Amino acid sequence: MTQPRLILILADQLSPANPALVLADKARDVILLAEVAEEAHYVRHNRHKIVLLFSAMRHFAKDLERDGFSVQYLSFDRGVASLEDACRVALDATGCGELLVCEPGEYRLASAMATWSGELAVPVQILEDRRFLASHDQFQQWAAGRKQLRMEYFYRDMRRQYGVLLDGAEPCGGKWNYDSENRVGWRGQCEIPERPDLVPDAITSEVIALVERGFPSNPGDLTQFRLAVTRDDAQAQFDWFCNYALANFGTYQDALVEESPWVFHSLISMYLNCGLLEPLAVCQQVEQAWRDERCSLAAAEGFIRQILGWREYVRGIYWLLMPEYATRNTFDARRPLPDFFWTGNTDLRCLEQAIKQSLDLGYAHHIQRLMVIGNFALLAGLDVEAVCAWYLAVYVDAYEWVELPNTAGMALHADNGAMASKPYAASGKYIQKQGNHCKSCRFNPAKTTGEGACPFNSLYWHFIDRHADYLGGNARMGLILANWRKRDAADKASIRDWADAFLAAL
Ligand code: FAD
Ligand code: DLZ
Repeated sequence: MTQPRLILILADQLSPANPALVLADKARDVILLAEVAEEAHYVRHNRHKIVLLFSAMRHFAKDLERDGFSVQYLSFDRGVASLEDACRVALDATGCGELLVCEPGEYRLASAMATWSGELAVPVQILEDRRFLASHDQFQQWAAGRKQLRMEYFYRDMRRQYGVLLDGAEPCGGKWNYDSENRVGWRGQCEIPERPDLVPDAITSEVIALVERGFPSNPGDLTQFRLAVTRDDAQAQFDWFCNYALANFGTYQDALVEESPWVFHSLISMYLNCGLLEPLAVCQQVEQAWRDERCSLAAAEGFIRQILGWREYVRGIYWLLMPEYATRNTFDARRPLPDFFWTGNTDLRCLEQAIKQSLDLGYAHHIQRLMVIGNFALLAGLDVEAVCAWYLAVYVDAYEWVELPNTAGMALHADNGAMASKPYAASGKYIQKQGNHCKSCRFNPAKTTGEGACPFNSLYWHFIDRHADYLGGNARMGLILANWRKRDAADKASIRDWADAFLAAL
């Protein structure tokens, strides 16, 4: 009989479409899943993320065994240091003569894996991750020769390639993008439905105990752990979203809501990113919901754009520009992260809510990540590397391929505009317009200086002032810059001083 092969499945590759699993031969190959120290500790992961991944891995391994695969499972208490060591242990135990693995999602691990064949003394096949909808080659070809990369054009090509929301060759409804209908601010217009409660089963409860013991200083309140850990439960969560939240998703996509951490968002990024849901299938399900008249075209298009457009686009940017991308810092932002990023204890209500729920639940929706926390970090000039490390640590869905372009690129504009055509900088007035946090905040978004002035206002102008040269090169910033320049000199000085005093006290 031909020598057995070892098939390594990483914690964020728990999908039957994993190309290494697709090639597996039940009769001879051995599947390896391993909970290892290096992956668990390379950042201070939110405990919800560790529980999700370890429990989902344990469930996935059981399913594979039930389907007739031979599985080696190395649990965390075995004390295995790294994935490479896990392979070494499993190769010794099984006598496998070759290793197959799907390419990892992070540059760090991909570089390490490139040395494994030599280190482990067996051939290592690293297979392309075809669970994504645009391959590395495809993205490179799309990007080649373009002066500027913009998501919108990439997204249109993806719609055409996958035949999503198309009417012949044309976009359904005659427009590619309904973003202008997705910006309604929250004024309590309707009920936000209760999310269904998921009770942890015995496997998850055991993992929760393990993580409580082993990761005492990581963020994450595990008394609130309610994530799905199997494909069926993740699909049920997504079905719930399609039935009860999708119809309002588009309208309130950018809303900031005091009463709810998740508003009408889908909460599926953590499942897509670890393999429990598949991106094309969720887009098709949402398209079908629109065709069945269960949501508007703007809601369906707004949702599909996030997955077929943004998710694939950020991954393309990451692999196109790494490793240099991780070193970019357009505005030379170096201010240390304030302590409240790790406690949530700040008087700015919008920041308090966004940070506290990020720490406790490992979740914040896009506008909280971009226009509240990210905007604050941009305006305050917080250190780019430290901010990126924070985002990678606190969110359940965080992996560098998706976190880095979103944080360094979209939120901090640290990448010289590779991701976004202008910085997403905004004052307190934007936050007020988008929601109801300001009502329960001690700061007033109508004031820029003086007692009770919202710090986002002076920080906004401070940012415009200190980067006027750079921003002057961007036509989309022209009007704002002109507004700043024509202000009275004493006025400008007092705004600068007010912001300086706030920054000094951070
Ligand atoms: P929904 O609002 O319901 O959107 C549906 C899906 O679209 C998401 O599940 C996600 O898969 C996809 N999506 C939406 N926007 C983006 C985007 N900009 N990039 C990639 N996918 C997107 N997303 C992550 O998956 N992991 C991260 O580590 C991450 N870090 C971020 C950091 C910053 C600073 C910002 C601004 C955004 C980040 N995002 C990240 C993107 C986005 O905020 C999350 O995907 C989204 O909030 C997840 O919640 P949801 O599933 O309820 O999303
Ligand atoms: C994030 C993570 C954690 C916490 N633990 C493990 C683990 O024990 N075993 C494993 O295979 N993967 C883990 N992961 C996911 C990896 O870090 C992820 O595969 C890489 O970051 C590449 O995306």
